[in-house]
Amino acid sequence: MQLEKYKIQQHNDDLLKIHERRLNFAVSEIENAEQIIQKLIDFQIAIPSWALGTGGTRFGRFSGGGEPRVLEEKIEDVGLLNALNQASGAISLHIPWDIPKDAKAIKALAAQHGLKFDAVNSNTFQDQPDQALTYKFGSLQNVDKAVRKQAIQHNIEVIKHGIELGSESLTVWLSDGSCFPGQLNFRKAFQNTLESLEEIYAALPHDWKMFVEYKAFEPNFYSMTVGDWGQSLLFAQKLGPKAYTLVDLGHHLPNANIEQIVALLLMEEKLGGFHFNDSKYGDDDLTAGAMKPYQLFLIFNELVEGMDARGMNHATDLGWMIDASHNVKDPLEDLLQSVEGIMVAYAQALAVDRKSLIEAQAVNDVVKAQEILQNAFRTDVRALVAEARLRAGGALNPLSLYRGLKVRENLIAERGLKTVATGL
Ligand code: LRH
Ligand code: MN
Repeated sequence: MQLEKYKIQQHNDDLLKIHERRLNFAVSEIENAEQIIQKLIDFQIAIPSWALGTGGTRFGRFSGGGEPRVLEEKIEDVGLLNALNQASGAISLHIPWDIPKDAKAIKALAAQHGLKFDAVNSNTFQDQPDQALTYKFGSLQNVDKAVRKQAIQHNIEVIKHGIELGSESLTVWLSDGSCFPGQLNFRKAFQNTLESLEEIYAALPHDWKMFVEYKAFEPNFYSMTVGDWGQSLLFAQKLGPKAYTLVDLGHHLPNANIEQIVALLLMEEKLGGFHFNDSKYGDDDLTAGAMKPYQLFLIFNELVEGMDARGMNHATDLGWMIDASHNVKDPLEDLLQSVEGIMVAYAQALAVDRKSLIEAQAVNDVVKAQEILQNAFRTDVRALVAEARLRAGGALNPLSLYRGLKVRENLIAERGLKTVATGL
């Protein structure tokens, strides 16, 4: 479904008066409002190709209808999101769920929708119908060299697909691990995985990055071979300068201090990027900022501090991606909310009075330091995020325009109620 520019214009015209009143107030309250708006305009968040349909659990899946059936329709849906919020200018593919049959045509279609290809993701956590050897007991860690070889070959094929599409990074998430004590020799599993990753690393083009994504548990429930930030960092350091860690917010044990992990990985120049989502219990893959918005703000507070300390470009030097699954919400509405939650957290972090915070920390003024952070968190920056969209040609209120235009109803009319998108 194509979104005509005049419909966005009409929507913005109706909301302009209210928006300008809110913007004037925000600008009067936030010293560096103009810089923040510029940074927000540049900030693009990649949409996962595997989160455009309804997700589910082992207990059930309740499809909402109108789901994209093929990669072309997934690109159209991300194109629609980007037309609405001008902040979703990239799509991250998962192979083999989204193998481009004609990479040239797919690349051209994405360009028509103003989209780039972010990291490509390999998949050695499922057995494909035509696969010779099973990954039941792991892939790159597997005690059987032939299984490791098969998994290495798959990752090299994923890199080839990425090169054809103009992607510049590979995300490797391994479900490898064990479910019971005694099942695995941890040292051999680590070494098998490292040797396997070294072969994949050797196949990376010179300007590519490899993101090693860690996860504390699921689908293995005793050990994961890349189970936390320390193990991911160990792999990234041993592999070389093109290897980095990837932080999926849902992949931590309860109450982990993710903002501290982010600060240290950034300091070590080994933070590659993010899979944004939120969770209350496990890897719930819920809407970013829906459960723990203060944690998301604190993570961006460390990102802004750490990136500025190294003179990094906020928009391009790290991989900004969403990784979510939608069991009860319309996938596109959920993704619009996630992008909004991330942009708000980033804007709040940019509004932190850094000079005063450094002064308060220097004299252990704990109360003042908290006041400075919570003042930024309690500052309503939504008008700045909306203004960034408006200047970039997007909608002032993407969600209300999405509903106003009855997008889901149109997609169901076009695609049917029973269509199922590949992915989780
Ligand atoms: C694993 C994960 C990984 C993806 C998958 C879809 O939980 O976060 O990033 O490959 O979800
Ligand atoms: Mn992830």
